Amino acid sequence: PAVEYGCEAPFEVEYHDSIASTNDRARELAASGASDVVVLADEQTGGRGRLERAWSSPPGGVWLSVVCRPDLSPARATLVTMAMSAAACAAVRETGVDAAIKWPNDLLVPDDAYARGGRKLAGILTEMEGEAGRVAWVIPGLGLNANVPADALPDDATSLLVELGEAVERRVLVQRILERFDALRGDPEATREAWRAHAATLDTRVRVTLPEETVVGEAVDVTDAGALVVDTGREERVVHAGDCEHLR
Ligand code: BTX
Repeated sequence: PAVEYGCEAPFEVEYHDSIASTNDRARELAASGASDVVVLADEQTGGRGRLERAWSSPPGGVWLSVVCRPDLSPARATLVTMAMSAAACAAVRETGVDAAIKWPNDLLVPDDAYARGGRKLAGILTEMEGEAGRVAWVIPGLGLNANVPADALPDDATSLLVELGEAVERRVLVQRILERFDALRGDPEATREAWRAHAATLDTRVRVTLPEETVVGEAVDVTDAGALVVDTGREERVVHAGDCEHLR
């Protein structure tokens, strides 16, 4: 492999120098019955974001997907995404970069010059399949701009390399992310606490764009289904999905 990754967390790691999408490969593995497998790539040629958006994945990043089979109802599968974002955020902070989670699950490096609250360092795409009211499998896919140079990043994005001025050891970073993720994933209360501790969105004025309306107010909490609680001044709205901007 172009990069050696080691991992002592209880995951088997399948490594690719280049692959279309680690989530696609993880879905194949899930369909054939695999569990606790990590697909990790140096480069993706067809990386996907949410809502069929493209995710730019040049060499040097951390592009990984985990096949999990938690004992959860589909409505609470968001806990897995929250565990991954909290784990990634904690590991990033250990490199010295002051990242925070923007609801639902982006990692941002705060930057006052950006109306949306900061520059995007990472994103998570979670896919799942339910079966008889339970989760059959869930795949959190993490895209983290680790050693990606500025000229390979989209506008409004940043990387650990850009922030630190030097490359990080991806092997260590991945191991820390997976160990934390493993510790959090079976524990809803710890997951929510860790998410809250790393959240940029709480106690912030936000504008959340929903398909039919826009909700503006103070973000006051996150539920353990991952929904954002927004105090509009007149009522508390529980928002399940949408694009969120931080307002000043
Ligand atoms: P998202 O839909 O929230 O964000 C996608 C948007 O982010 C794009 O439309 C673009 O504006 C911006 N963007 C694209 N690439 C980058 C980048 N490298 N850094 C910062 N901003 C970017 C977020 O989706 C979820 C992304 C998950 C990616 C992982 S990588 C491993 C796994 N495999 C896979 O195909 N997807 C996931």
